Amino acid sequence: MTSTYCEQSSMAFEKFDSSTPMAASVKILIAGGFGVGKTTMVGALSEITPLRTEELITELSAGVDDLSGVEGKTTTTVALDFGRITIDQNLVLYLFGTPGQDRFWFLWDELARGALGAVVLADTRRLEGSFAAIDFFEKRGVAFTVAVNCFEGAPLYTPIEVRDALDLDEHIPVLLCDARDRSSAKNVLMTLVEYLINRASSRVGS
Ligand SMILES: Nc1nc2c(ncn2[C@@H]2O[C@H](COP(=O)(O)OP(=O)(O)OP(=O)(O)O)[C@@H](O)[C@H]2O)c(=O)[nH]1
Ligand SMILES: [Mg+2]
Repeated sequence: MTSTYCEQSSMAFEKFDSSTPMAASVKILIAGGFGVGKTTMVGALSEITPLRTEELITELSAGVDDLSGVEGKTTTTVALDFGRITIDQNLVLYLFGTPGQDRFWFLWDELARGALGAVVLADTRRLEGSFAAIDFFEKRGVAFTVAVNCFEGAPLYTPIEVRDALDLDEHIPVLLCDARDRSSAKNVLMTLVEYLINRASSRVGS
């Protein structure tokens, strides 16, 4: 039996009546230097097929982008990655992965507009590649966590050592992760969400 338009719309109304709490939508950036695993992390986390803008790495990249440790990498993000993850009925995170090559810096301001927080991914073989992203978020007052993507063969440092090397304030969460692994990547996001909540409540309290 087919339902009438009125029945359908009243069913829809029941589903979305004003007493149903709307999930908060929050924009989060997955950022960091070239080839640290940003696209990989958005892909691991997203419950929808992620939008990717990958292009072949050109010869122009030779001598500019440091491919050490990711020699098998053939593509790079030229605009953004986009994905979505529902944390619970109250919170949906929209994930925006940044491009990593320096020539796309001009896109970062646009991507960061409206972002509540960011994950700065780092690779201990090329830690200096994270400085620009950290600087970017510090200057704009965007809260961020640093997540070290533990590639096989990369030197393993503790979060405290990484914090020191990057000269980060004590309150900024630093953790180790595997960007390919959903639960590890989700742990990074949950750490960021908790950090954002604590930061907001300490501001309200002060
Ligand atoms: N072994 C290992 N490989 C990884 C890991 N994360 C990413 N990769 C690989 O490393 C390469 C770089 O990953 P991407 O996700 O493209 O990195 P990206 O930061 O988006 O790169 P750009 O957009 O070019 O800046 C890819 O070949 C991935 O398959 C990891 O945790 N371990
Ligand atoms: Mg990418």
